[in-house]
Amino acid sequence: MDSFFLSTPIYYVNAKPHLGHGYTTIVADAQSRFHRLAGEKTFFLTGTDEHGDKIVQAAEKNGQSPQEYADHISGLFSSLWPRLNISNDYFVRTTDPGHKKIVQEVLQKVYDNGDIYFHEYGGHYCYGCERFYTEKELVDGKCPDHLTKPTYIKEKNYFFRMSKYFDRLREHIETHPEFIQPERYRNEVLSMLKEDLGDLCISRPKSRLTWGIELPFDSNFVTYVWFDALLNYISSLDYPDGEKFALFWPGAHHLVAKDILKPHAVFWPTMLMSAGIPLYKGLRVHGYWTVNETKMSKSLGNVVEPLTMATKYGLDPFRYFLLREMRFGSDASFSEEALVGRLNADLANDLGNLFSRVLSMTKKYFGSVVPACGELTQDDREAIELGTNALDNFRELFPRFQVSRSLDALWELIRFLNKYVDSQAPWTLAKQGDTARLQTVMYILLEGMRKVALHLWPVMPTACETMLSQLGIDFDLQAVDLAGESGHWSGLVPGTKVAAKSNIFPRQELRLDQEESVA
Ligand code: ME8
Repeated sequence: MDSFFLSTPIYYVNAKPHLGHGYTTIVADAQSRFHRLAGEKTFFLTGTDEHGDKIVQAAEKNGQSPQEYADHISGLFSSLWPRLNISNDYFVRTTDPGHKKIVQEVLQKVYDNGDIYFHEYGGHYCYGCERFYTEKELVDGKCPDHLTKPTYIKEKNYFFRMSKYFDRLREHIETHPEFIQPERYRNEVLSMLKEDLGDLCISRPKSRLTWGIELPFDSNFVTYVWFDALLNYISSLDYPDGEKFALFWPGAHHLVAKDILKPHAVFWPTMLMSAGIPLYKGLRVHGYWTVNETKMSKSLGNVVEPLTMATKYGLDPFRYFLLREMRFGSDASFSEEALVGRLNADLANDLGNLFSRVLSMTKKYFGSVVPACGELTQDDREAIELGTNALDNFRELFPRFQVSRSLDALWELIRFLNKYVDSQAPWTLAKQGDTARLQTVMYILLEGMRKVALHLWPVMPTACETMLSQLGIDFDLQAVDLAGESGHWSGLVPGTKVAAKSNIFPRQELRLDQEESVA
């Protein structure tokens, strides 16, 4: 059996979660659920990144110790996820003693390999990004992400000799197109590697920062945040000897937004090379949610709270909107108008309407019992072929993180089924007394709805379980044979009792008045 491991970034605990964090974690949840549905052993990891200057600064502002503050904000993340139906297998905190131990072990290993050296360095440091910027990277003298002026810092620190591995990394990226996707980010990393990126500063003197993990080879220093944070991906799997590491690391995928492309595409693989650990399999990179053309971020104070949206418009519709609206890799702009527009068009009109019409006709003509499918006409065969192709496309695109496009494919089927209702006109067949034909048409529709609800489960788990139960099916993950769905249009058992009616996605009104936080 294949195994699949997917991580989100571990989020900084300097402010509470917003839509950007919600989006990444929902994408990861949907991917993990898809792989579980496909019968793979899956491990889905998220967590919080708790060390570094900006956590200390945020804690001070709040009148708390860094640990108290980290506990508080980390708790906001870990308690938010179940409310968004996030099915992570583990929640890691970089202040966990187990994580700290592994960070020290790996640091020692890299040090023993001769890949860490001591050196004086001066540079433009952005506290928001927790990293130094070169003159060239700054825009108008400011950090391009936080739009703030960095601080010039000069001090002696430890450096990781990552430049030693650049040729190997470039070759790996060139020979493994799936390593970094979408393609534009793969190209971006290849061009980064053409420049002189230098080595990576990995420490802070304790005189300046104590809130970090002590270097095992010099107790006057703590690790620089990235060396600490990135190792969460293997400390959570009980590296080096844990069963989880053996099982899941070969199928490891990381999901991030483009802000942290470089740490994941350059720092992390070179760290792995130096420590003698096989590289992860894939890095998947998405764009930004923006509000009025500006990146949504806690430091810019223009955030949307995911729980507020989920509470107003329903969790599953909200998840659907995020996954459908953003083309993976590109930026997308968030507005409640767009959210409501899409929910009404796709969910109320297309999907909700299909369930409502077909179930009420099944009640009217067959007492809410699934009829048997008879002989197929040319129209039916075409419908089944279109449906099979749409679902094959869906299953092909979804695990490649092309979720929005996979949903386009699924909606082709949903819209087609609505048209098929109109073209086959069950009401006319009933009037004509053509029961055999009526049975077949209704069966094709009901089975199509079953397939739609099953495939859509990773995106809208609760709504899909309801839709399946309306079709008389108790959702059972273990019993699903997703790959097998391609070969038949006969999953629904004739004689099954279905619901008399369905109003799963009622029309939504824009509710701009309810702005209060529910977090
Ligand atoms: O970078 N649109 O943590 P972080 C889309 N601790 N996604 C967004 C977003 C937006 N406007 N804003 C944030 C860190 N995100 C480090 C990571 S990993 C070893 C350490 C999401 O709290 C997106 O996933 O700043 C982005 O990469 C992440 O939050 C950054 O989270």
